[in-house]
Amino acid sequence: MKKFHNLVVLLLLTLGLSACGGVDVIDLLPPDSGALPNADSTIDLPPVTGDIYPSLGDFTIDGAPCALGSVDHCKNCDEPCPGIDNTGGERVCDNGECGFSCKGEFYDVNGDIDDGCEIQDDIPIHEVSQDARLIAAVEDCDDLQSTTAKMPSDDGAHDEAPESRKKGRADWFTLEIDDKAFCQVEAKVTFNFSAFPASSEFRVKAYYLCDANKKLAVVEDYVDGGETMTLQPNTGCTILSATDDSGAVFMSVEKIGGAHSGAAYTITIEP
Ligand SMILES: [Ca+2]
Ligand SMILES: [Ca+2]
Ligand SMILES: [Ca+2]
Repeated sequence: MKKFHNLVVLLLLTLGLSACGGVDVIDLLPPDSGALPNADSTIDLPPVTGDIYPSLGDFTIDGAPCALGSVDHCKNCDEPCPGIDNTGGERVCDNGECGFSCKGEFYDVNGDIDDGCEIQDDIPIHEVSQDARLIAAVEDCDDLQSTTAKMPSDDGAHDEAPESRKKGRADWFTLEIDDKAFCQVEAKVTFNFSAFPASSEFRVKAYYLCDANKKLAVVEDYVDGGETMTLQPNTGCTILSATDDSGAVFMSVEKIGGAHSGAAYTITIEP
């Protein structure tokens, strides 16, 4: 019986070796690896400062040295500042305090830094009359002209002045009107804030600048979000004996206060 058992073992062993394809043990080691450490080898460790156990201010959880003051290691290592870094905004670390800043003309209108500064204002900036955006050059017989623009604002910080923009930036527009015979220069301007929250408030202005560079009286009013406002400045450039009222109507929109919004408003002008 024992003889038969030894025979079976021998047979199985032979089968097993041939199934392995005769693998040589030496093949398992890379040729000339030379990687085996010897007793004299030393392992470089990061320098230990202070206590035997590194403090949070010295290393990340991965053991790498950590320089405090960056957005990923602001007050302590591995305590990244919240928020997202992208085209519109970025996290900041100032003296161990996390913050968030919008770039250029981007605004954190919804107050949520997880989606960064999600609304960009109309660029280039046109917040003074000298930089007014030309809507068109038309004749007084032409149809209604219109344009849209945004008025974003927020409670956050901005990397360019003004750093606080609770009221955003004012917008200026102009429409040139050529006075033709048999038509009248109306310069009737309607501001439409129907897409804005009711708690927001705006001041709108309009005036007419005659071609002879004579500025006529400014008219202005206040309008709430959700509503419209129409202004019609005086366009009488000429004395009664002359009939050319050619010129340009200038219009502005300023936010006075209330909820922030990334919505667009519309200005429609009857030339
Ligand atoms: Ca946001
Ligand atoms: Ca007209
Ligand atoms: Ca704007």
